[in-house]
Amino acid sequence: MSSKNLDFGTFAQDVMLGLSASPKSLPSKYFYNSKGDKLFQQIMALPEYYLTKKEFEIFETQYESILEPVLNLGQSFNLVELGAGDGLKTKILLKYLKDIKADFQYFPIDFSGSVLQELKESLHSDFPELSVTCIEDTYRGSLVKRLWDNGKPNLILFLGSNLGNFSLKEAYDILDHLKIGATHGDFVLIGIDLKKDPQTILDAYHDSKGITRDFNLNLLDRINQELDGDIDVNSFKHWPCYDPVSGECRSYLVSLQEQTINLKALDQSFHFEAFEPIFTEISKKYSLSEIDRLAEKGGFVPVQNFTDSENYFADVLWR
Ligand code: AVJ
Repeated sequence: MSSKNLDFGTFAQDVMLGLSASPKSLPSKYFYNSKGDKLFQQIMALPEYYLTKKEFEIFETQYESILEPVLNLGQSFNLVELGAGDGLKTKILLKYLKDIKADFQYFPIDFSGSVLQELKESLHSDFPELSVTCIEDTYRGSLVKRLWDNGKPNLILFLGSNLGNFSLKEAYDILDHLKIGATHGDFVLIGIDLKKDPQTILDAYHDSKGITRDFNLNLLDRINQELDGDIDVNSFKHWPCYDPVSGECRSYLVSLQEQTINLKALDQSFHFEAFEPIFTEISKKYSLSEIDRLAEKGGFVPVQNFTDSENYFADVLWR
């Protein structure tokens, strides 16, 4: 690889690394360009994709209990949200905090600039008085910089099963990052998808309308657009599979034929054997006892678990 190629930026580098590796992989954070953001909005509205609905139910029915511990501190605080997205669930908290005239600032963080821009506009119209500071960054990047740190305690939200995008090992690394700055008696609220009937889980990643398929294939579209690629996206098959032991739902793009793809911007081609997969995403599920172990080994003290009526999803509050 010539040094010129290293200058293309992180997406180019990660694609280069991922497609050169064996087995091939691509980081799931690159799903979220403007087309991917729209597809994810459609995924959240799918009947099969229970995660968003269940977490919304938890917020709608238990927002007072969720906020009680941080409000009991009796002082001004920061509400920090990693991977804020459309903020739909958080708006339930914001509405309540506004109604009780709580003193706080909101720091939504997202890797997608287009998502943040939309969030900013919708917050401005729904909560004109609210102090909002948007941060465009990755989870780790934002946790290292901690731009929200003004000496006040924080309630850090990490919702939507976003932690599920990491393997167990990586999840502990994220928790380490969370802990480093948690020096003001901070709370974290983590949304975690629970282990359940494997069919229910698989269906959520293999919806009947094929939106999740398009979402996965959008990675290849994005490579074509941004790295001047010639990939025939229809020569790849969306293949999610769920392992009930690890709780990992893993998504792949499987090349249906032997082929070579060319990425002009990288001045590189990549060969695929017939049925060679690209690993694109992990969506890990936990049991409640695994979550307790996660807290303990991660150095957090569980405060309270909030679950929906069917025990599909949990929002766990730790300190
Ligand atoms: C946004 C990471 C929580 O893993 O369930 C949805 C993304 N991928 N359908 C998830 C996703 C396929 C989602 N997270």
